[in-house]
Amino acid sequence: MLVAITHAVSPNLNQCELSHIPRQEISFEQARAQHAQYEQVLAELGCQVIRLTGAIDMPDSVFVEDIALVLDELAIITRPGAETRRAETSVIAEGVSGFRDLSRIDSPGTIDGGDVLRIEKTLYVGNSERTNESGIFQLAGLVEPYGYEVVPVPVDGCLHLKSAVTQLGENTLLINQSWVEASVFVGRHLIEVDPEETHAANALLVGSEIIYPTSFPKTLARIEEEGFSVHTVDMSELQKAEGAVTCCSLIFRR
Ligand code: CIR
Repeated sequence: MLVAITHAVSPNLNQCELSHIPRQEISFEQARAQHAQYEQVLAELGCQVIRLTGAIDMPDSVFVEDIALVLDELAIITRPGAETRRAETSVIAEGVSGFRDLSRIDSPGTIDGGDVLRIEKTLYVGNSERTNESGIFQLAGLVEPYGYEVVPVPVDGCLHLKSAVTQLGENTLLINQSWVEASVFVGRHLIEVDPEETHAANALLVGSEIIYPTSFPKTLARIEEEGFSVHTVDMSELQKAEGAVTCCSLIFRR
């Protein structure tokens, strides 16, 4: 059984952090409805959805992916790169603690979970504006005893590694090569985003099904042409907060 931890959308979402896109008015009601639809799809794909609410005043708390990395053996509570997001950690730690022993990233290390792409026992970790070398070093020390390999990956021009590349299937990745070097992923099959859809590389793999935003039809067509099964969700309001489909859940085996 898969568990999907989510967090309710904050009414303060309009005060979210933004790094690479201009601020636009976000409809809280629409964001909430879209988020509920996203949770509905997760449930239809077999996840037990657990929606947390404890950080409801914190603008970015819906983006739970950044706050923890949940592996089979342990969970790591991150130290987010944006100082405004560090207070989110206690709520997520409490939510995850019923399922895993917890470890933590300490100062001066920073990691956002959006920078960690796990493919089996390999953790590709974006060295980004949010994730620093100390964070990556600490993470490696925590997971290497369990047989994980940590591969640091330079990221340039976008928020997180998973803005630039995500997993679609066992050995297939969806990538925007202008933000991350394809050579890092040698031996893997790469599907490139459509050049007109720069933000289209973020897809969420749940089992063997894919959750993907409606806003990138050209890249969606490329994914479907390769035979993947895709469930689309309208994420327009959360995208205005620089969110995407991976960042709104923590999915792990019970
Ligand atoms: C932030 O800048 O932290 C939020 N506004 C968006 C975080 C999105 N997280 C993700 O893609 N993993």
